[in-house]
Order: sequence, then C-alpha cells, then structure tokens
Amino acid sequence: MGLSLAVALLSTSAMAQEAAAPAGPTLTKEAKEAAAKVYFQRCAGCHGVLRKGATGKNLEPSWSKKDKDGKVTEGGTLKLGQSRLEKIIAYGTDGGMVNFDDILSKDEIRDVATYIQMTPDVPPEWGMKDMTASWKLVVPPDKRPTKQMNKINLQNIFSVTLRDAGEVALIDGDTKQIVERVKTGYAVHISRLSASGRYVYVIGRDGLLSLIDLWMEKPQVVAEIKTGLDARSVDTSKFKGFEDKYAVAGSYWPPQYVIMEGDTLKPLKIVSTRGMTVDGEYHPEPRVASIVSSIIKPEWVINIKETGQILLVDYSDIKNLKTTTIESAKFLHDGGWDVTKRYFLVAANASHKVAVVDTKEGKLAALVDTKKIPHPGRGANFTHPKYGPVWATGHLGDSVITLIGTDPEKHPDQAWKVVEELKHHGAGNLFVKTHPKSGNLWADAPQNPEKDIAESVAVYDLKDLTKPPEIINIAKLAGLPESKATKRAVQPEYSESGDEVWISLWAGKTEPSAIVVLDDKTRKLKAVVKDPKLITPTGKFNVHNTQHDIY
Ligand code: DHE
Repeated sequence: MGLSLAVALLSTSAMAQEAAAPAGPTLTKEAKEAAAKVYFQRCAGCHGVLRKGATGKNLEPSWSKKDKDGKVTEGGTLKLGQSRLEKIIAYGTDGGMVNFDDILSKDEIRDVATYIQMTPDVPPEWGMKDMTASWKLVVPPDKRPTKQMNKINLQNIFSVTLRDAGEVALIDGDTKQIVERVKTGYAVHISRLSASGRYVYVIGRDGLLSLIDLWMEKPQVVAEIKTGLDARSVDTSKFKGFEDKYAVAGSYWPPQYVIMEGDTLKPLKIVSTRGMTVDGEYHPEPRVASIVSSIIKPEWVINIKETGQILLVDYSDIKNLKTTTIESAKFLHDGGWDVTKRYFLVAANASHKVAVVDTKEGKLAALVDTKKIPHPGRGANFTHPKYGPVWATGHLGDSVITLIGTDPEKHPDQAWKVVEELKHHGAGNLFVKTHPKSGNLWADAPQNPEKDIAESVAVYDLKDLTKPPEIINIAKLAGLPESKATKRAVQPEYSESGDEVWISLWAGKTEPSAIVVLDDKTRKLKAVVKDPKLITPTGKFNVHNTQHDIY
C-alpha cells in the first residue's frame, strides 16, 4: 500500500536535481533508484533521510560547522571520495559503523557510495489527507467478537518480528507453536499492546501500522494505516479511564506523530516535531524515537531524537493538547521505566548519556554520563545487593553493562549515578533483560564484528555480580547448519511467568533462523523454535510483559 520512502525521495526532487546538475559523481536514473532503496533500508535509520547525521555521521556532500570558539570545520562525502566511502561501507569503522560487505553486493556498495555524494532528496510530507486515504478498517469494532474466541493463553503469546518477510509471527509461548503469521509493513520494528492486552499494534519501517485483534478465532489484522513514510514507534493510552482509547505512532519521516482511535486507527491529530535542538539551532528532521505510555497520568513520553527534547503529551483533551517540553540531550533513542514507573530513562545515544525524566513532576531528574553509545532497549530493573534498585543498559560502543541507581528516596547517594559497570563479553550490545521473578540478567552483543561474540549472550547472577558472567553460544545450541555468515543472537525476552528466556538467532534472509528458548534458572536449553517461515526473527514481544512494561 502507498508510497515507499525510497520512491518518494526520488519522485519529489528528481526534477530539481536534474536542474541543479550536481558537481560530484552521478548515477543513471535506475541506479539511483536502486541506491536510494538501499540507503532507505540500510542507512537512513542512523544517518537520517536528509543525511544530517544522528547515531551515524553527517553524510551530506559538503558541510561546515562552527564550534563554540568560532572554529570552522569542513567535511562531507565529496571530500571523502568514492574509494574511501566504498571501504567504509564495506568494512565499517571503529566509530561504530557496521560492515556491509556480507549484506550488500560490490555493485550496491559502489552505487550507495556514489549516491551519498549527490545532494540529498527531500521526500514529500504525509498529512491528514494522505493518512486518511491510506486508512483501512478491515473489521469494524461492532463486527468483532465480544469475548475471546480462541483457546490460546493470550498472555503468553510472543509477537515476533520477521524482519525481512514483512510479517509478524504470533507464537504460543506454552506450546512453542506458530499460531498465525500476519502480513504487516516492511521490516516491522516493534509490537506494543493495548492496556487491556487484547490488541497488538505493529509498526513497519515503512510507517504501516497494523492492529491485530487477539480475541478473534484466528488473530488477524482488523485495521491498518500508513502513519508516515518511515517509522519506528507506537504505543497506546494506558492510564485508568483511557484503556484502549488511543494509539500514538511516531515517524522518522515526516518528522511528526499521529494520535489515532485505539480500536480503529482512525487518525485524529498530527503533530509536527520540527523545531529547535537543545543547542538552539533549527533542525528540519527531528525524528520521533521511543514512545512510552504512563500509568500515573494520561500522558505519553515522546522522545525526539535530533532535538533532544522529551515531550510529555497529555492526551486527556486532544483538541487542546498540552505538552511539556523537557530539554535533555541530542540523539534520543530507546529507553524504559524504572521499577516504580515514575521515572523514564532514555539513551541520548550519540551524546553518550542517559536522560532521566521524572514524569510525576514533569521535569528532567538527571542527565547521566555513560560509556559510548548506550542502547538499553527498554533496560532492566533489579535490586542490586549493595546499591538498591538499579536500571541497566548495555552499549553499542563499549563492552560494559552500566547500572544506574534509581531510588532517590532510600538510596539518594546512588540515585541517577552510574553505580557499577559490569564487564560484558564485547561491545555491540543491543538489549538487556531481566524479570521480577528472575535472579539473572541477560545481555546480547549482536553488533559485535566477531562471529563468536555476536552469536553469544552473557548471563549475570544478580545475587553476586562479582562473578564473571556465563557466556552462552546460542548459535551452537540451536543446531542449525554451520555457515560462515553470523547468526546474531538478539533480544532476550521473558515468558509471562519469567521462567524462560527467548533469544532470536537472526541469520540471513535465505538462511535458516531460529528462536532459542532457555530455562532461566538452569540456563539450559529448553526448546528451539524452527520453521522454514521463521525468516529473520529479531524483536519478540511477550504480551503480558509488554502490556505491563515488565523488564
Ligand atoms: Fe530498533 C526499538 C530505532 C535498528 C530491533 N529501535 C527501537 C526504538 C527505536 C529504534 C526508536 C524504540 C521504539 C520504542 O520503544 O517506542 N532501530 C532504530 C533505528 O533507527 C535503527 C538504529 C536503524 C534502522 O534503520 O532502523 C534500528 N532495531 C534495529 C535493528 O537492526 C534491530 C536490531 C532488528 C530489527 O528488527 O530491525 C532492531 N529496535 C529493535 C527492537 C526494539 C527496537 C527489538 C524494541 C526493544 C524492546 O524491548 O522494546
């Protein structure tokens, strides 16, 4: 359905491009189209559509910036040149850029290197008319069941992203069987739950939001809408009295968020996020990163990546929308609640900081300096034997797991400070996870360039953090055919009762992948979920844990 960002990028400004006749290298129309597609699929997430940089570096053909002392620095992709760019794309950098030589062909690498030396195209806007035209109410609420029509234990369903298949698999956590595969948007990013646990909201990178009704005999999509051309986040209204009433989706392009009816996805209000960074400079592409829903107020916490502004959006009166704008640090990305669900901790990843928002007071509680590129997913909460309640994050850019104290009342000396850094088995961590009933902390390292590290997870004993973690090679446990390509062990996720940990083994699109289930207490293999249709599983969202923000 609808326009893809890569096509849109080209259609709006192709004419302007030709008229401007760029000085640097160029591509034929076909090669440019193909390179724009690769750029959207593989590069835009980190570098931005306008290529101004965020987690990744600025990729404009030429740029200049002034520091606070007035010193001007100049750079750009034209200065780096074709052969250097090809090398960076193929082999990555020490700065955290991953290698693409195992994903892209030599020709693709060559053309993307040329493409990023050309002037960035500006994609079109996506307002209420486009959004409404894309909206499909497949099964209206009055035609839906009034009670659960299947016999599945819905609280233990896992909604699993099948990244390269454009689908999610709903897997029964009790039987480990795939209940349903549901067609969704391109490279789905996350699944979130309605407050009641009945509806699953799935957002594709292409902005397609799908609403799945778990009560139907066969859970299926009951509504969908294209919320933007490039998106990553969605959540629902969870405050008492507003359960299942609203959904909110944030997009990377256009930079905006949309509030919708929770059970139909009818768009109600679109709010732009363009504006000033915390440094007081205008940014044309401030993308919506993570969104979470408060249970102590009718509020969403909406994190704006490039500006570093955290929005507390009060949805009790959406016609007269009240928003508190909290200044934090640039490059906000992902984050999660502390154990009390009063404080939200979010990584300002390329600023190497974690911002802490006190949602009760509507204020920034702290900006915590950390090691390079914190990437918590939603983080992990547990009680440290010495420092009391802490929240954990891993790092893409360093091999530590950082623990931050979260209890200003009983542990004021530790609150919002890094109390400990646990040694991880490598940099390239994306997700950490624990569960209130567990004595373990699980951490992956899928972005590590070493195969053995990327295929393994570390497990820490929460009762004795002086012990080195146990390193478990998940790929070896799965019994999949040996291959040279890395099968990344990614995103530990707990079962409803907290006794199992599910880890995806994310292989290439044409290779077998799997989900490996371990017993949390014994850390031994319990099951391997394999299926030819289980293509590139990445994120897994357990209904109960996602519904109640348990991590
Ligand atoms: Fe994610 C969460 C953005 C790449 C798997 N990812 C998020 C969130 C954002 C984001 C903003 C927070 C959503 C929220 O909580 O509302 N991710 C991005 C990117 O911009 C980036 C770096 C590049 C891109 O082009 O998308 C990126 N992410 C990835 C992957 O390559 C991963 C590993 C595999 C995949 O499926 O694409 C991936 N991201 C995830 C997962 C979560 C996530 C599994 C949710 C974690 C959770 O426990 O809630």
